[in-house]
Amino acid sequence: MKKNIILTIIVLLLILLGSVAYFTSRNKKDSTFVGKNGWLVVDGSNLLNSSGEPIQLRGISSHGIQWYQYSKSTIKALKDTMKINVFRIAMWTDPNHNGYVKNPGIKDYAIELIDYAIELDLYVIIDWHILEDDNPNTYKEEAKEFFDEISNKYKNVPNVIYEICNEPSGTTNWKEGVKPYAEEIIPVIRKNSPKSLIIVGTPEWCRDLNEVLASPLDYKNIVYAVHFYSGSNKQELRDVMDNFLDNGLAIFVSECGMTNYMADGPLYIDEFETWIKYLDQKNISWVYWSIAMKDETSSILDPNKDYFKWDIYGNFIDPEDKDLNDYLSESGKEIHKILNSYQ
Ligand code: IDC
Repeated sequence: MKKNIILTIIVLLLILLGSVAYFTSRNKKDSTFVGKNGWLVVDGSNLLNSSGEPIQLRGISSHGIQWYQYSKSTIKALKDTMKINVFRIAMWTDPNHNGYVKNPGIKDYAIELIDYAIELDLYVIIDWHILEDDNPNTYKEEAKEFFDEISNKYKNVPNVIYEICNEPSGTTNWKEGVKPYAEEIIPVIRKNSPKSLIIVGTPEWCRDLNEVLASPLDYKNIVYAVHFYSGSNKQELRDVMDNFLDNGLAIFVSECGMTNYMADGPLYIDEFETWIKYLDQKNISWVYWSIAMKDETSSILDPNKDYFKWDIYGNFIDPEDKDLNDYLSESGKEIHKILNSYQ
């Protein structure tokens, strides 16, 4: 009899301990940003979190990862100092810029960066950065293979967002070029990761939405890319976007800047702030171009200060002990101010 009571008490204690452990771990998971927001969902022109609440991602893009090396501490600094919630990995594709097609080893580095961003509780965009290669179909087979591998590796990870073609140029169009490409790549990703969010580039370097509107994709959870540079793109582009949104399609600004479209020259800060106000009003996510120490004014790092440094043997020195705030360029300071203005 006594034995039975002791046994019952032990069993009850175990159940109690188990429940405490379960709820603690559940709460712990829920308290992370991505844990709380989970798989993102496109509902008409809105981007929602997994509980159906609107969400706006705001972040910074890498420069070309074939040229720049980013450590986990740099991405952490972007999170802590610049308050980003998404990091974009720009992986050039074309061989003339030492992109993936010529330099496939770059994939391992892209994976490293994805892992850092996941560990840091950020959403992360893996961007197939077509640019001078104009038409996404030029390296379609390579894109299929790449996205199959990445979406398989991260099939259960809501952090990862797929951007399937950075900027289709003016030499291709939606109907015969970009749309058929998207219709081949999207199923490759969705077969592995059915709930994933996919960003689709639009013609004319991500500014021509009208062609898309005439014949949108027949898939769920798609956002269409718009890229703006406030020295070059102004109200006319916002008008085009308004019309697109009014027709129930969603936009993601996966690249923007406060310079002209060459990412250099004077800063157009007032127009950039007008843009940000507009994006906030419409709850559109945006990513700033870019974190680099390059001598171009859109770079958030001052090219005259050594945030990134290499030793005499060419080894990258992790800027772990440096305070990013001390290394910001003029545009870096501005973007810092804007990103820190959200609570
Ligand atoms: C630019 C870089 C520049 C580099 C050039 C090379 O800022 O340092 O020399 O690419 O190709 C985009 C592109 C983005 C461009 C950026 C500025 O997506 O790759 O980066 N831009 O020109 N679209 C509009 C502007």
